[in-house]
Amino acid sequence: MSKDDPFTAPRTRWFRDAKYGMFIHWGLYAVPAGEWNGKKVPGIGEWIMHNAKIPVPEYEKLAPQFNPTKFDARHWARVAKSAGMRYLVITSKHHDGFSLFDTAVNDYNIVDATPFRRDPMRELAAACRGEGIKFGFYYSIMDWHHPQASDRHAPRYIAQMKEQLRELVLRYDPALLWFDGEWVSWWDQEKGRDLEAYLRRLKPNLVINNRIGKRKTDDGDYETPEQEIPKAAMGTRLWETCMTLNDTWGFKRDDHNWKSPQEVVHKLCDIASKGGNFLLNVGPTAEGVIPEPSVRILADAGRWLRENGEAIYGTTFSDLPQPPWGRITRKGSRLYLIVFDWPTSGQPLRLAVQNPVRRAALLKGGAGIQAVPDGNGSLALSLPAAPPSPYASVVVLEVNKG
Ligand code: FHN
Repeated sequence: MSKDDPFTAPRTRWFRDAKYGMFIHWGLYAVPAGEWNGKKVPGIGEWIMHNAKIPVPEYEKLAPQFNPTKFDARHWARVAKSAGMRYLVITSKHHDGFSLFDTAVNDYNIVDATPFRRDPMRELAAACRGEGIKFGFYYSIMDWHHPQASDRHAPRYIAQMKEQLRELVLRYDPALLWFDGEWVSWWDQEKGRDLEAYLRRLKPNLVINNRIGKRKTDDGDYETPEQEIPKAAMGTRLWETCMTLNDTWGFKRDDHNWKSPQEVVHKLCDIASKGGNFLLNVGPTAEGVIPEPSVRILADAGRWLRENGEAIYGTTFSDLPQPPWGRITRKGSRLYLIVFDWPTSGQPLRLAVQNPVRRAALLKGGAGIQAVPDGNGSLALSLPAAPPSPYASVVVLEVNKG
């Protein structure tokens, strides 16, 4: 089956328009939460099994301790909604091999191996549907628990991995699959292509990231820069930056290095101005609670999006050079000037644009803005003294096709 072009295919339209999603790393690693045998373990929380060199039988003892009685799927979906996030991707199985869903492939899962005995993925998928948020799964190819996830036994492990993915696709109807852990030596691009074809036969309109293969430009539908924002748009390739809100994906009780709401807004605007998506992570506790600082930061940035989301959702990059005062996004003949550094003392905002401007206005409130050529090939925009929004304010330009 020939593959369509993800950059323009109707099946990726929701992803291209959504721009902003919630990443959730949740699992047994939230129980130790960054500490083991009374000692703090350096590194990201979900890698504690590896970083603390915990033997499988020892790590398995976390399962009976994992009982997220405070888990509330509808609350999680509402946190994403109020943040302005249009999709959600949660770890169905991370590198530790523990499945957070009701799988028949093995008993190392939340229903069979913990006191919780419920399937949170079923609840969360329903809650996301209720809030109009697209639902997706993260799935790790690398698996530290499975004895056959290695060179010699790869075929047997891959067969079980395919069966789990079949369960995930047919039972939960995800819009997106986010693969990871593809760097293992026994995984290669050919296996990735076979798995991608298998999944597209199960659900043709799935959106799949590039880590299903070996992160080559024809693997999956989009690129996945991590903890960084590319310097420019990636031409005709979709991409999504994933990032932590503090310094860990999985919960660590002593990681308080939170990004500010302004940093979140500026990163989202920077990413959108280059045609990318922003997948921003929360790491819930072992009780099933999204840490309060995460909720507060996301809600604050969400208030900005409620006022200025037209400059983000459904936009892409413009051909204009990145201005010194902020970022520019485009939707058809509309340019959105997202101003981080609002001009002071009556100075005009200058924009290197030659096309005649039909109209210029503040996005918030719609007040008209004077925009006149300054004689040096730029446009001078006269802005009010005070910026209309916190963190960044938006001027909309209706430009004629040049
Ligand atoms: O090893 C994982 C890590 O735990 C985390 O899941 C990130 C998120 O994208 N991906 C891998 C590191 O690249």
